[in-house]
Amino acid sequence: MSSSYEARIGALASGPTIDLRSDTVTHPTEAMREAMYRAEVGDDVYGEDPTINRLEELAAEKTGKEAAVFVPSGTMGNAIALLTHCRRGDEIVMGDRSHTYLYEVGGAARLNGSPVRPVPTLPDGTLDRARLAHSFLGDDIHEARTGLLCLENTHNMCGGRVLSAATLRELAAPARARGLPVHMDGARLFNAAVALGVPASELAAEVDSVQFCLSKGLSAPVGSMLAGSRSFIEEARRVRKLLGGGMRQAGILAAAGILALTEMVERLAEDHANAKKLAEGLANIPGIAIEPETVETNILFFGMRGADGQPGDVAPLVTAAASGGVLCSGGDDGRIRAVTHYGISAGDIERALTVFAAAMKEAAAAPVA
Ligand code: TLP
Repeated sequence: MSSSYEARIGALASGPTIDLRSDTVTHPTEAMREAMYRAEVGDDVYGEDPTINRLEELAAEKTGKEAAVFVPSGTMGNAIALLTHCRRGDEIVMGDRSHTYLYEVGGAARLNGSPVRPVPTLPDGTLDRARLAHSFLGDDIHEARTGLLCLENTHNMCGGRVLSAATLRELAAPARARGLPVHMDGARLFNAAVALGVPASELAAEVDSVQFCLSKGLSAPVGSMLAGSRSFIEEARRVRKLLGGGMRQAGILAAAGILALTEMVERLAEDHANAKKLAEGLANIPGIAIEPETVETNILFFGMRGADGQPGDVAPLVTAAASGGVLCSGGDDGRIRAVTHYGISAGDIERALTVFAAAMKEAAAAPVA
């Protein structure tokens, strides 16, 4: 490592860490901590926690659904949706780059006993229409019956891409034509809504159930909501209990969730602007491969381009950036993910760009292993 690089990175690293690994790293706001301290609570398994009841009503209202249930995590919210919609062994159709397919511990297979039909995901977060059209089975005695279609909005692995209501309707159409339900993993539903300038209910209207996270860009410490029809949510409560997700005086957590929904949604636009600024800055750093025009919300992916134009190994860049005080996730697919969120300012983005530029020089100079 050159001494000038060390001096520069050393100076930068002495500042606070800029954590772009995920929007899950957000901390609750002061107002949330205060509300948590003062939250009125009761036993939620008896339906007696007034703060949870308020949060569930608010979530139902924001998504335009009849009812909603508070769950500990996005993963559990999706698992409950899959179990509630499907009979055991029903096939579930989902994108091959979706969170439910890649990062939920194979829940569909382990919990539902369901085969999964992965449909190719396109770079814009939608699914291959031709393949989707032929993914719904059950007429033939040899086939498992399809029970559900899952969509994801915003699409994490596609770099936070947004699916509009019209796009959701189009993707849902083949399932609808067979009378099948559609679930949306809307972990970042409000990022989608803010990016499109529409109420979240407009997007949720295209699906039967939607899961969204309070604990990501909305900054609550814990929790997700699953919303749908009243009868669906009644059954979902039973499934939540089955999975051990029936919580007691969790109004302490719901109090933060209420503020997440009432005070933290509009500011997501700031995260989107910061992600764009980061993407545009990265595009100006020689050797970094990124398409800033595809950055629509708070997630961006980028890679390294070697002198021969081929993709380079990103691991040294992730390491060098980390020693400069900027954390991001190194993807197993040769891409780096950076996520903006509450607590990351425009100034942090400028500092991160300086660190990435220096780290890029360092990474490019590193001997090939
Ligand atoms: N995503 C996390 C990791 O699990 C990858 C992240 O850092 O982005 N759906 C989507 C689209 C998600 O991105 C996530 C979390 C979940 C569901 C699961 O939520 P949690 O972590 O609350 O179980």
